[in-house]
Amino acid sequence: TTTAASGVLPSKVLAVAQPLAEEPAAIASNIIYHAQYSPHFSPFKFEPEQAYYATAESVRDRLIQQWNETYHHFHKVDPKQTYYLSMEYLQGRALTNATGNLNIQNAYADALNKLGHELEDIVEQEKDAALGNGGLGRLASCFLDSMATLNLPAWGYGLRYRYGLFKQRISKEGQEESAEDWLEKFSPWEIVRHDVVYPVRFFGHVEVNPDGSRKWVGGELFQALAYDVPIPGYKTKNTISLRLWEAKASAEDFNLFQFNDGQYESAAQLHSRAQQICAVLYPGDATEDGKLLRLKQQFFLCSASLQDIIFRFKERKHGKDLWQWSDFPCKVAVQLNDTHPTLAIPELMRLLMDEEGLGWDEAWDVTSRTVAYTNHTVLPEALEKWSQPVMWKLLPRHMQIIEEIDKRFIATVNTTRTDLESKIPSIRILDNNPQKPVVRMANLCVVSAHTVNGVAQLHSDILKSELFADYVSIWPKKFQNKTNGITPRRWLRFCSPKLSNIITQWLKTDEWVTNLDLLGGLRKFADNEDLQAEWASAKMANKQRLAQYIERVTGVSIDPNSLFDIQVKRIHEYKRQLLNILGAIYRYKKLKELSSEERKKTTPRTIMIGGKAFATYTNAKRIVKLVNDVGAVVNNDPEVNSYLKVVFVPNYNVSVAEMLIPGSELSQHISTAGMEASGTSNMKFALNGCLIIGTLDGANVEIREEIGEDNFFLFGAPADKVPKLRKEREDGLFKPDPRFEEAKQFIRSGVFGSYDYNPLLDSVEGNSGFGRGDYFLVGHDFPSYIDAQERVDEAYKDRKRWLKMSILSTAGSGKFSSDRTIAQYAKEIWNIEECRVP
Ligand code: 4GP
Repeated sequence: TTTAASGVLPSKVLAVAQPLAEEPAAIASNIIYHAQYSPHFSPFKFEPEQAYYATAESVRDRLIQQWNETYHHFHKVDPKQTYYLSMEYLQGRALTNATGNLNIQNAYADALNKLGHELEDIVEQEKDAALGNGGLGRLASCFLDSMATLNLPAWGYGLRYRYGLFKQRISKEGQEESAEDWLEKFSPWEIVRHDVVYPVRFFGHVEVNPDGSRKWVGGELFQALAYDVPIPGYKTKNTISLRLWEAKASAEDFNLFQFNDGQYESAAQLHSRAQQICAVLYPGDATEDGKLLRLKQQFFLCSASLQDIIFRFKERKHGKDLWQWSDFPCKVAVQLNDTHPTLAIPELMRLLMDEEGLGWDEAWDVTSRTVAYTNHTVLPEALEKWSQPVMWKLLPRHMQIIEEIDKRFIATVNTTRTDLESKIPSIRILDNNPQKPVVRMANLCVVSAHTVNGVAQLHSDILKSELFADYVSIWPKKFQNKTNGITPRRWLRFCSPKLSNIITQWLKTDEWVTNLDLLGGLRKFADNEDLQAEWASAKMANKQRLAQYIERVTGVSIDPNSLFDIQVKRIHEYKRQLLNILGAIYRYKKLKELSSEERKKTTPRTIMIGGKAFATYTNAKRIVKLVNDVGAVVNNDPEVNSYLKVVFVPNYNVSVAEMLIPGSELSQHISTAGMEASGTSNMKFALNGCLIIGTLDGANVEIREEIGEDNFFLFGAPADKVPKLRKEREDGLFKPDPRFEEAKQFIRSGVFGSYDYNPLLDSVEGNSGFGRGDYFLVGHDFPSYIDAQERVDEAYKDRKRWLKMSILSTAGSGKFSSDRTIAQYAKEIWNIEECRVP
């Protein structure tokens, strides 16, 4: 049964709650209070770790207070509210963000000083909450920050994974993975809600009631328990929630009889199955069991969240005599972050029909007016398809509903669009190929959602002209673009305080933190020598901090006077870290061939590459190995190592990014054009005055437009040429540039060790990999990449010019605030408005 609290304290009670201390001395005593009375450690210890937990709990008190007020206000006003459903959130650390957004950073720094600690050291104690994989998860976290800052009535829903994205260690063999135990001690940022619990069923069967309605019964029943992570807005009281679900089995499911009989494992079977659901993000899905587990996770998120949403909807209607289910879409917007939460669609249908008694048409109208879908990738392997037999087993009622949606969609096309008859097999939801019948989740989303959006202009155009072209002809108005953005709080204001202060001084306002377009005001000072000097000194300080970090984690000493060139993102063939390292290898070879006098004229470079390879993605792991092997040789070669260093930055995560990005001067966004939906680290780098070398892909296109083509190192084939080039490659018409051959030959000669790199090299020669011959066009783009790198070297020699370009990058980044993105979602998709806590 459903038990859920209103979560609303009467305002009388809220009003008498003690206001929290503002003075450092009072804050210090509050921190000590937590160290003493929230007993997580032995008494009398106050090392940095204890100080961190006590400080976090003290800050959390404030968050809870604001969270309560926000909830209460939303409840009273009852605005239309958005619910963001995502399997991933890459939150990173919370302490700096919370004190910064609440504008209490200095007071806490002073308070900690009184207690013998530095805030900078204390924040380092926090583990990253890495409940995500890459761009999609970090985007969700940036969105939450913007929703709170814009005072929007919105919530995030996700899963409380026991272990986050794996920890990466680099050994002689390459990447090694281990579990990331972010909850090892506990997370001070979550509040468990023991009164917010919903049942979630798997398996079982469907019964037909005497009145013809359906009922899903039997199977396994778990409980979803809510944990709230408060998300404070910047300089506003509004504090929203990221609600994470944990799976539980109940005490009744513990078989005491079996346990006493010594059958310990079977006695606790359901408990251990419950633990599996939220154990890890993206469990391996090579096996049937793995697939089933992923599907369970997805359904668990959808079912618990929708029950909660419906509960809140009804609760807010309580006492009002006239309300109808058709009001639901006027109060609720559900955004699906990619296809992972697609099951929200049939689950909402089921809840409305089987639990609330609505008919099909009414339920369909409510569902399709409520749900919207964002696509984040056009990679075919990432477009989810679930096996029909597995779905029938796990979710029999949902499969009935999906079949019906499919049937009705086909009928509509057949009657209204006879011209599309031949397209039906590819646009329908079910693929009934007898060998491998599947449900195409993206198709289900497109058919059911009121709005579908891509995440950068180019990507949205590709969705419309290729992936979803046939649907566009049916529903031309359904498709939109929402170019991604990043939060300027975490990604400039807090991670680079020095540069932020300079910006504030020159713009004479700090309002750029919430109105990023104001950065455009820096343009007129781009040539100003004073600004350039200040800019350079802030960059240098960030580079020095980064150099210390690199030495600490890799043992490699790097020169802050060299050009810091960074590529950090998940390791994937389409992102072409291989192109980067082949370029580095070519650079190394050329440096070796120069005389020592000639070498002195070159631009010294430190190339840093970081990112995690999915554990079963062999070629990605080979790339990691190659980068490390190249680094080991180059960095220890006394002839060239003052001109070139190659560093693999281990265990890339949000906190590491906060260190790397402010210290960067050049960053690489070099995917094969048409393959990177948007990219968001490109925006973070540009915002921090880092220049981009990149292809015309994803949001690079718009970044280049905003900051000016002279300030962007462009290379490579454009997206519309890619198919033709691939075809030529397949037909054996491609003639490789001698420089490309030289770089590969250098690896094959064994300079970088005896590891067998042939499979990797074959993949860019058309012998293996995607089997279609250098599918990612590394060979084709290599020469123009090398040319662009030479332009970089030249530009760096002209210090004034480089600084000007750097300032113009920051100045042109205003568009890429997630505040802008979220304001557009709010207006053009969700139809929600600000609801500010007074
Ligand atoms: C990513 C895309 O690869 C990236 O281009 C985009 O910036 C990001 O989503 C946010 O929209 N996709 C994923 C994924 O992370 O898992 O599909």
